[in-house]
Amino acid sequence: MTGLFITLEGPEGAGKSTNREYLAEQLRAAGVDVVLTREPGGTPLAERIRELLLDPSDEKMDADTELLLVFAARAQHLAEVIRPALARGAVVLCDRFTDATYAYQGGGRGLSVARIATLEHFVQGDLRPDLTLVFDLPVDIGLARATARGRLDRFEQEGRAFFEAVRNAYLQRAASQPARYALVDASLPLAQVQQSLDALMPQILGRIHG
Ligand code: T5A
Repeated sequence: MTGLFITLEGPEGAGKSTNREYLAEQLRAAGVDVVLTREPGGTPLAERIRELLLDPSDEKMDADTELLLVFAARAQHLAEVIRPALARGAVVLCDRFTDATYAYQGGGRGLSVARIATLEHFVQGDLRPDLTLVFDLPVDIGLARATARGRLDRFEQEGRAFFEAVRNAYLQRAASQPARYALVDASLPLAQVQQSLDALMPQILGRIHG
């Protein structure tokens, strides 16, 4: 038995956390066994790595250190949560995964795609998400939402060019593999974003039961 691996992606403040709860509710109402999780994090050890990644620090983190920490957390998360859940046939709904690495460490930090792909293969083998929802919105709107929430984490303190590069990397990945990605206009009011998710439900349920 193999489950379905769905990831939610997008720039800062796109509404992934808000909408993952909504999607999980819809799927559970349809009788689906859902495991809701996030990256970086998802296990106690991986959450500790998340703190290292997100906490602002006086010591500048080297881009390779950041990349390796992201994949170290992912290895733990895969071993403890994602692979066991998929093996029992559950739907894993994960807030960010390796597309975020291509977007932030690749697009944002400028690390090469080949370097990231090497670690992706090392840590994940052949495992890739079955479906990725990309919550897309202009950088200014996302940053305004994130800023309104208060204290900014280490990534949120980056400049506008960084987030433009992150957004472009997501859009390029979605355009290069349209079968795996669904773009959601996250700039719309929440009720309309959730209508877009409702419209995707038949496709998602079709993949679960198909
Ligand atoms: N990271 C992660 C990497 O660099 N590499 C990696 O490989 C991985 C996995 C943390 C950081 O880690 C980096 C990327 C990130 O910078 P995170 O905490 O998941 O990852 O990311 P954030 O983007 O910081 O999470 P946010 O909470 O900021 O964004 P969300 O989850 O997209 O947004 P959400 O749902 O919290 O909403 C933000 C605010 O907007 C409001 C919400 O109520 C909330 O106040 N909102 C809306 N307002 C108006 N209209 C809508 N449609 C709205 N939707 C939400």
